[in-house]
Amino acid sequence: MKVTMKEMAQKRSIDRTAQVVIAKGLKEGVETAWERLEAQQPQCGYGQLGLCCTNCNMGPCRIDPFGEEPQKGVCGATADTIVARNLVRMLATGAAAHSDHGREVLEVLYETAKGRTQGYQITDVEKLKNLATEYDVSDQDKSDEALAEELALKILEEYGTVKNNLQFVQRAPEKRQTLWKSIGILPRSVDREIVETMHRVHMGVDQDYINILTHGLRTALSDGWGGSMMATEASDILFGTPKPFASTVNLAVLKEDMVNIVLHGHNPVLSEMVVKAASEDDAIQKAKAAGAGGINLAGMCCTGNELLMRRGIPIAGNMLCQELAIITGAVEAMVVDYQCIFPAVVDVANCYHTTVISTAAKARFPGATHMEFQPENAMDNARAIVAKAIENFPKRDRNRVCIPDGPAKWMAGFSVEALLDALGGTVNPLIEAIKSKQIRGVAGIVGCNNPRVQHDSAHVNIMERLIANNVLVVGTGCAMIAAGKAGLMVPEAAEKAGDGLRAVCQSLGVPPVLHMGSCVDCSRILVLVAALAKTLGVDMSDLPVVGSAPEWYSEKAVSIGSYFVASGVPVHLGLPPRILGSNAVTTLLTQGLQDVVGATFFVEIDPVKAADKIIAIIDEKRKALGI
Ligand code: SF4
Ligand code: MSK
Repeated sequence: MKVTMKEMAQKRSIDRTAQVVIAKGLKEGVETAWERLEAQQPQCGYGQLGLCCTNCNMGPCRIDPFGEEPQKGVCGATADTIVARNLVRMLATGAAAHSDHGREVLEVLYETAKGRTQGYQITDVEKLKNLATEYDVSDQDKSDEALAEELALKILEEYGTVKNNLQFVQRAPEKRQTLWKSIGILPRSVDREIVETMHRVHMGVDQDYINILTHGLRTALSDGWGGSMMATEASDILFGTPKPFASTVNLAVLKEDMVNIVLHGHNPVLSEMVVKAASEDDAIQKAKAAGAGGINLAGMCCTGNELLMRRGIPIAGNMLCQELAIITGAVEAMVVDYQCIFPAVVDVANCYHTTVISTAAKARFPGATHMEFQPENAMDNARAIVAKAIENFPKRDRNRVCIPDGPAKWMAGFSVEALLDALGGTVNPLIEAIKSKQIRGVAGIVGCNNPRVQHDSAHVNIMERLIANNVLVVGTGCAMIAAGKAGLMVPEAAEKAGDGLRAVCQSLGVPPVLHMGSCVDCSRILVLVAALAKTLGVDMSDLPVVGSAPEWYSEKAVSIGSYFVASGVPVHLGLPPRILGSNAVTTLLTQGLQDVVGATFFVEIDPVKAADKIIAIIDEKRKALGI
C-alpha cells in the first residue's frame, strides 16, 4: 500500500506544524534526518551494544556478543571495559560541552566587568551579590563591576582549582555531600574530572568497569554542580534571572512578511546581542527598505530556550525542527553558535535562499558563512549578522514559502527564583502540596529529540500521563519545547491535570508543566530538588522525584542523566544507551547503583509504561517518607 506524504509526515512527528513542513520537504525532495536515518539502516550492531572500540591504532576491535569464548580486543580489553570506556567517553564529551559553554559566559562576565566588551551589562545585581556571598567575596566598598570581576575570576578558577572541591557542591544536602566524599566522587574541579576521564579511557589505563563508571559519576557531578550551574548563574547575572513570560512556539512563529532570523545552538552570549541589534531603528528601517515589514526573531533548541526564558522570544522548534525551519522557505538566516546543530542545515539551506551563519571559532560548518563573534565587538558583530539576513530577504522565492498556521501559546521562565516568588518565598507550599498528595511527586523531563522516536511523541505522552496523575512536571531543553507545542504550558492545561495538581496550578495561575530553561539549566532542577530535601531534612534520594529523558540523543544527556542519578534522582531513559553489550555494566547502572548512590537508570521505550514506572517510584518514595 502506498503511503502518502501526509501519512509519512504524521508517522515522523506529532507536531502539527512540523507535519506540514515535513510533507513540503518530501515533495521538494529535500533530505532531512529521517531520510539519513533510513539510509543508515541497519545501524551497526556492535556499535549499538557499545562493543566496538576505536581507542587505539591496534584496533578497531569489536567483541562478538554471541562468541563462544569471552572475546577480547587486541590489547586484551574485555566487553565490560570497552562498554564502560565508551560510555564515560560520551559522558565526558557532554560534560565538556556544558562546562566549556559555562566558561565562555564567565569570561564574558569577567571582560564585561573590566569594561572590555561591547553591549553587555550586569543585569541581575541581586544574584551577583548573593553569589559573591556564596563564594566568600566581600562586596564592601566595591562597585558592581569590581565585584563581578572578582567573582568571575574566582568561579573561573574552579575549572582547574587545586582546592579540591567545587563551591556549588555545598548547595547539595549535607548527607549527599558526605556520601559523595565517602565513595570518592566529590568533584574536585570541572576540567580535572573531564581530563581524568580522557586519561582513564586511554589504552592501558583504567580497565575496571566499576572504577571507570564511578569516575564517570564524578565527572557528571562536575558538570551538574559545576560547569552547567556556572553557565546558568553567570548567564542570569549578565542577562537577568528568568521570570514567567507568555510567548509562542512552533514553526508558525515564522512570519511571511518579515525578515526571519532563527537563532540556534546553546550559548546566549551572541544571541542576546542579536536581539538588541534587531530591535534597533536602523535595522528595522533597512528591513523595510528591503521590502519586509520588519525583523522577526525565532529561537531553536537551547539558544531559543535561553532567549525565551529571559526575553519571551518565540521558539520555532526543537532539535528535529532545525531543518524544517529552513524548508518553510521563509528563513533569511539561521545563526548558529554550537551544540546540536546538524551540519546538514547547510545542505538544506542550499536548497533555499537561507544563509547559515556560523559564529563560534570552535564550531565551523563547511559551506556556512562564518561571521566570527568576539565579545569585545559583540554589538558590531550582531549588527553585521542582522544586516546579512536583511540582504537575503529580496532573494526569497515567495512561491516556495509555506509557513504553517497557528503558533501555540505558552508560558515559560520558571527559574527557581521565579518559582519561589510564585510560592511566596519558600518551597514550603510545594512541600505541603506534596505531603497532602495534591501533588504526588515531581518529574524532571529533559532532553532532546531523536529521529528513532516519533518526534515529540514520547515527551508529550509521558507528560500527559504524569500530570493526569498529579505529578508536577518541570523540565528543560527540547522536551519543554515539545510540551509547549502540545499546549501543556499554558495555565489552562491544568484542565488536563489530576484534581490535586489542577487545584494547585489554578491557585497559582501556572501550567502543570514548568519550563526551567536550556540544557545547562538542568542545574536549576538540582537546586530545586536540593532545596526540597534540605527543607524536609532528608537526602535527595528520599524525595518523590524522578528524572526522564524520553527522546535523548546527545552526549550531554549522558552527563545530565548521570549527575541526576549520582545526586540520588532515579532516571528514566526512553532509548537504551549503548551498554547492552556488557551485562555487568548494564546491571550496575540499572540495579547496582541503588546501593551506592540511592538511584539507578531504567530504560522503558513505551511512554505510557514509562510514566507508570515513574509514578510507581514516586509512590514508593512517598511510602518510605511516610506521606
Ligand atoms: Fe582494540 Fe584495545 Fe586498542 Fe580498543 S584499546 S582499539 S580494544 S587494542
Ligand atoms: S538542545 S542537548 S537536543 S535538549 Fe539543548 Fe535539545 Fe538535547 Fe540539544
